[in-house]
Amino acid sequence: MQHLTLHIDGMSCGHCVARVEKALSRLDGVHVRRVDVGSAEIDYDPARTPFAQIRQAIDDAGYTARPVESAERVA
Ligand SMILES: [Cu+2]
Repeated sequence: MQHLTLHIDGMSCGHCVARVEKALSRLDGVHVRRVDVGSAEIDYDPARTPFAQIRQAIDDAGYTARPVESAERVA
């Protein structure tokens, strides 16, 4: 599992946190550690769920994610 911290634009309240948490939890191979307004921390298996898929799931929920750590590895 790879640890990843995401910066997420567009979040403003607990409703957003719940939406992002739900979107991430639904993904195969993703373990959600923490979701706060504006950021999230997850463990994920890049072989099962590429970063692009995680970003897409957050995008579909209405927010924009970019990695805070491991930017080189997930690019
Ligand atoms: Cu909100």
